Amino acid sequence: PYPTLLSPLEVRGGTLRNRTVMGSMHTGLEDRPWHVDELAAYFAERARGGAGLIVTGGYAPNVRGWLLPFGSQMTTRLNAARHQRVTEAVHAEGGKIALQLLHAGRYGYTPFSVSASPSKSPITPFKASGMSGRMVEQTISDFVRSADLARKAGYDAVEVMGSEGYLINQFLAARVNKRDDEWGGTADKRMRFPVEIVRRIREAVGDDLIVMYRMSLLDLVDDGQTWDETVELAHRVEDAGASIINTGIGWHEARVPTILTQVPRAAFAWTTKRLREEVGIPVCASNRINTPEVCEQLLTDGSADLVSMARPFLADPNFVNKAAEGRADEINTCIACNQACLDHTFSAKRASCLVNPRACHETELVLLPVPRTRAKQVAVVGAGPAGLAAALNAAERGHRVTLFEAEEELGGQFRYAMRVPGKEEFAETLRYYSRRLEVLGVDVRTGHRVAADDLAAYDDVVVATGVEPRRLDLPGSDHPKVVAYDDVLGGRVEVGQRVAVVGAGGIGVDLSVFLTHTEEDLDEWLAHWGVGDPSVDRGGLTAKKDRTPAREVWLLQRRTSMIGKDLGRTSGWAHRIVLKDSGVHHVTGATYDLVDDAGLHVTVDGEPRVLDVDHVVVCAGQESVRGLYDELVERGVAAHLVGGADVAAELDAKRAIKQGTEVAARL
Ligand code: MDE
Ligand code: FAD
Ligand code: SF4
Repeated sequence: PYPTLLSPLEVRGGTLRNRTVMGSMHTGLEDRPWHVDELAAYFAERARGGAGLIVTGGYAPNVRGWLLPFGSQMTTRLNAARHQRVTEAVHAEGGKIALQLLHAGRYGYTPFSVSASPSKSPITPFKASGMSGRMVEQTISDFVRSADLARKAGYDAVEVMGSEGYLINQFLAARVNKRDDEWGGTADKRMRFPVEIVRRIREAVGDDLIVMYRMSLLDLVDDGQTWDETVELAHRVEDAGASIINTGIGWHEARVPTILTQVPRAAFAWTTKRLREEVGIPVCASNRINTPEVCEQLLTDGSADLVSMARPFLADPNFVNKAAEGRADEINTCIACNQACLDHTFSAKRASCLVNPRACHETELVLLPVPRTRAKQVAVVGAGPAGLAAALNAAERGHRVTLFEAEEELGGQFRYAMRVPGKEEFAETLRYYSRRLEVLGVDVRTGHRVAADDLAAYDDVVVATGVEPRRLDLPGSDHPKVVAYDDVLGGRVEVGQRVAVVGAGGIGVDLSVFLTHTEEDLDEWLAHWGVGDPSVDRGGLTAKKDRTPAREVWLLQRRTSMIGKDLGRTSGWAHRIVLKDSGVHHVTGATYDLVDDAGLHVTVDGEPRVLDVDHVVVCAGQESVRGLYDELVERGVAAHLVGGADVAAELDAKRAIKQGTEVAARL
């Protein structure tokens, strides 16, 4: 299977065993020297799983380039010596690894950040100062020193980070670069900085290192680069000695989602396809590539020579091996939720993965096999994310597991989540669990609501009975207009054209998207977000095409704060834009009075209002389902409570899966 994906590729400086690149992710383990063994274990697991070329998180070439105070850097022989633990661990598993050289520029969370010109980005608190000509020269030398140290540390490659709006990208775009010396003023001069970096690195390291340059193919910000400039840069980087061009889409401050789950798979591969026709060195595609099928497709249709996947390797370290063994249906697919990876990174917390809580915790969350003689009979009640994780990991360790689910299908609340437009990927998680449970021979009993009496024969009971939607308690809440979110998402009721959504938490926002969304293909998706042709519009940004919402929706909350404020750090802004563009009316500070034939009666700012709606969809939170657990405790059964049944916290599959996995590790 996947013959092209699995074929080796020779590049200047080495041979890659297959076409996969594990893209750079700042996990938080890079910043502190005492985490080096955890880092080595994390990378080694991915190398063992078959990743072609692993790229580390970003390491600054000097202090001014730090991402955050005392952030990762590669500046001394001591740094390099420590990294040998990482490179040796990867090499022992037959892998190759690149050190990413990243100067944060004005994205540095430090008061002494610098950029091409004095400026502040909209997403960082500090204003960066401009670099003198001498500092530019020094910075280039620092990049070269870091590359050389990387080579001494045993790295097979370096990646020069030139995309996502970091320093090099800031030099390349007139948006930030206002210089009039030899490093700015014209596109030609703006390009000199990265080209000199690559040229001097190649000069310094000779031919035994792979030099990958990551370039921004669409800046997606005003005053970004044009396509001609991008192509010219690619030529010059190639001539300067780069081995591979990796790609990136959009600056971090861009207001177009580029990696979120609502982004269609491989949505930006058309840009690599165009670039590939222009250059002689291999080009690597990135952004929302998460299955071997998509990889193979891109490699065979001429879009790319390599495919970069970052988060998919957090979700499943064995991605490549499973693909190679014809077990692609056993891959734990990244659902692009960002909840445990990028949301953590941008909050200075250690990254992990919602569907794989072992990611970046390989040495801490260990699932040791149990000897046959010590295998227990384990009952898991409830097959939502928490129960699925508990059952799968317990079985993986060797326990004999029975999984009970009251409904006919597995998945719990996730079955509703996956029906939300832009969350279709969540279905992959259920596919993964179903398939792995089958392979492991777990006794899965659907359509079976468990009572305490059914559980007497088991050594251990895990209660993962989850949550149920909270009902609305007000006059008229039994009116036929009033429906629960699960009935709507489950297709059990058909709602009218005018709808009030009561409760603007994560589920209320999802419901509003569900109710207003109309089908869109990739071209429409790009048009709705204002992504245009970079050879026509600078940075690939054009006027957004209006959305035509399927319904008129009022989204209400009792609080007076901004709607959607508590959504994910790196995804909330995109959801808020979708709601705005879909014409969803926001009503904050509402008191719900009653529902009758006229609609929903509310009081806002002391003024009574009637919303003339056909339906009122209740998204007023959830309550834990704990009856079974309480009964077991009463009987003296030592049951383990996990997931929403423990704490009902709305969009909280991250905790549910983590708790389920942790319980399984302890059984
Ligand atoms: P916010 O609340 O959305 O925005 C703050 C305010 O600024 C305004 N704003 C803007 N105004 C004008 N023009 C703009 N372009 C613009 N952007 C924002 C906002 O409207 C808002 O104003 P207000 O409404 O309050 O008046 O932003 P935030 O501060 O909450 O969060 C910002 C985020 C950084 C989270 C963010 O914007 C992010 O979600 N952007 C997308 C990131 C992304 O998906 N990037 C793509 C790929 S990720 C990748 O390649 C690598 C990531 C990891 C790196 S390290 C790289 C390699 O190792 C992370 C390292 C971080 C270490 C700490
Ligand atoms: P549940 O999913 O509630 O599963 C419990 C299961 O137990 C159910 O299948 C139930 O039938 C079964 N059960 C109960 N009692 C018994 C019994 N006695 N016998 C047998 N079976 C029983 N979370 C996120 O993290 N990110 C998101 O983006 C996200 N989006 C969401 C969107 C929507 C529209 C919805 C509804 C939820 C979303 N969630 C999201 C929340 C996520 O689905 C929940 O956090 C998660 O499902 C909780 O998992 P759980 O296993 O604890 O419980
Ligand atoms: Fe993918 Fe979500 Fe895991 Fe991040 S947390 S790697 S986006 S599944």
